[in-house]
Amino acid sequence: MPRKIIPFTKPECPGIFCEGSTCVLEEAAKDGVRTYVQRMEDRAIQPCLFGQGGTCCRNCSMGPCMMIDNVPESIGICGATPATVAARNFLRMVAAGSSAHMDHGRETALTFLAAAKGEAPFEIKDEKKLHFIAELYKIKTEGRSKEDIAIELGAKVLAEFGQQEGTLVMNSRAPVKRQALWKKLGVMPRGVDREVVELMHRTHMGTDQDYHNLIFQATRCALADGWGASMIATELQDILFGTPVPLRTVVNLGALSEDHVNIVIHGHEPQVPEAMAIVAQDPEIAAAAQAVGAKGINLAGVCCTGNEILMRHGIPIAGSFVQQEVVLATGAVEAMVVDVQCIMQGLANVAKCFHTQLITSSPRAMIEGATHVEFDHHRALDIAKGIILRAIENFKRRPKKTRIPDRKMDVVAGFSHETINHMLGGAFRASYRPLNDNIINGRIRGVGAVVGCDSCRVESGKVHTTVVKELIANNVLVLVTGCAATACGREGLLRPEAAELAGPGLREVCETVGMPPVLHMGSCVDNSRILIAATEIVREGGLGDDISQIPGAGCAPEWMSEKAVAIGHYCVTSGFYVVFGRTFPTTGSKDVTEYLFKDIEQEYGGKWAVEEDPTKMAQMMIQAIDKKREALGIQEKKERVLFDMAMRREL
Ligand code: BF8
Ligand code: SF4
Repeated sequence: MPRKIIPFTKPECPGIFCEGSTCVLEEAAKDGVRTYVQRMEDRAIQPCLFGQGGTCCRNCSMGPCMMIDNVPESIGICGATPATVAARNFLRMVAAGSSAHMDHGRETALTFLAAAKGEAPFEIKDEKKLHFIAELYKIKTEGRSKEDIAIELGAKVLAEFGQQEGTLVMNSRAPVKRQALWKKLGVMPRGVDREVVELMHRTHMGTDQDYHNLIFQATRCALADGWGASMIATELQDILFGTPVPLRTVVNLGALSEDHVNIVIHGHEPQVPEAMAIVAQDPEIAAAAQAVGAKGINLAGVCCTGNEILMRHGIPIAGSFVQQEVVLATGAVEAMVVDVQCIMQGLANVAKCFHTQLITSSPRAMIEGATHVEFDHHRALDIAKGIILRAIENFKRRPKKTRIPDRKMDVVAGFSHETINHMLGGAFRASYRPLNDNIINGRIRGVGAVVGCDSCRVESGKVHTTVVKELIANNVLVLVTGCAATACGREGLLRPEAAELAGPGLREVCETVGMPPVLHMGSCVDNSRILIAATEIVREGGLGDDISQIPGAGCAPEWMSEKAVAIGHYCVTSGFYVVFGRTFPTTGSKDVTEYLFKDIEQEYGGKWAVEEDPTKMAQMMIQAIDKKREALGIQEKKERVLFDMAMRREL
């Protein structure tokens, strides 16, 4: 079929795709490759305002009913108000986002159990953490083999997914005061899956019609994600594949190699790449690659599967969410293996323009036009080997001309909460004391979490880095995960050298310890590491007795996925102030938005906000941090530094 050539108007190119004058997307577009750039142009209409603000209901066939707030006639056929509809839609986003993490957690637990029984080819790597988590689950560890403990742990964790009553074990890791509050408010999750089912039931036509009562269930579901499934995923992955420690690697498109077989791993679960990382070491594989004229195998990640293997193996990340099609448009990828979440359907068409094989590996995520090679953890190595051999074979078909931009940046990643503990406290007595002391003495003003997606709707990447630079210039230590972390990596903010951009106090701490001012804590399920880090700060003492008191704030400046909503909501109801960028999904209803942006703070000590301008967003976070410092009585008056253009240019 002849390809339609679409004139390429460069989007607000953030410079993450190109080197000098060669833009990968522009060059590829000349050859007829269509990516999100053309799709956005072709759509020609702006996003629907009813949908954007959450006041379009299509929960029954009498609708869809679009509503305008405060117009009495503008309610649903059934009488549903904009508040009810906006709340129901918010809940459904929380349910979908939480479910993504819950299914991920379940899959991890199944692999974990299979490995413990010797039915999957993975070895338990972190025995110390195995014992710690097993003890949380009240499992006897003394005198037992690691496999034995892991079998009991795996079974107990899996049972929590279908649990109907009681509470989740991981919830008991939250500060005591927070747990008491959740109990008092009745939002302690009773089981992982149960909370999603009840949520979906409540949002069914004609069920829960009180926005406050609806959001109550969003909270219980989101907590079952953050302090449940996500934490389970992180901890079991650490036990099985290793708890991350700081390591150096690179990010960006230049992570692809001209002379190696490039295999890109994209999605969210670490099982496939873990197996591939093992198989890629096999001398037989190296020989097969050489036989087709390649120097070897080059594994590179995209999105959070990328973050998982970056954190544990130092395997580079070729691109974030927005860059996924660009990675293929280089023409240098033999195979892209995708599992679940954040995989653009457009990849299939981009792959078709090249020799690239797009391979789906999960029965839960198939794409028309892709080849399906189903992963099964029991046969993990055989399947991984099969995929690698396909890619090697495909190397022969790589076009002569490829477009790998010479763009990559050094990063230091691997900051698990355990690492931070050791890094700051020392090898002999791991402790958060030095961090707390530096917050109390004001060298570090507070902690800012910058997390979440990048988006085609903004000048991608730059929004994140503007927020982050503003925060560190004002002595806020920044924790990053997900695609926000990749964006910071591309701009050199994950190197210890970035301490030069920090305010004097933070800079001094970073230089003493040799750490970057922006700490990469992993994938999006690893936001649970941030919850634990916050809890450790509370436990260490001197900064209040609950998460809502510590000088901290979070944001998702370029959020786009439903997972971001679930994460944001478990953070707010854990006591954080959370700012979303550009849009917020309930703005069509004043009542619901006022509750989430204001009144919810009375109940949970945290609240939501939205702000499009990244500099303002950072200043809002700094203000929130200063307010907490004042309440703790540790605030001295300080000038707020605005990160000006000269400083930006200097970078
Ligand atoms: O889970 S940050 S775009 S890749 S949703 Fe997706 Fe967003 Fe990236 Fe990771 Ni998280
Ligand atoms: Fe309209 Fe009510 Fe049906 Fe929603 S549930 S589509 S508001 S009639």
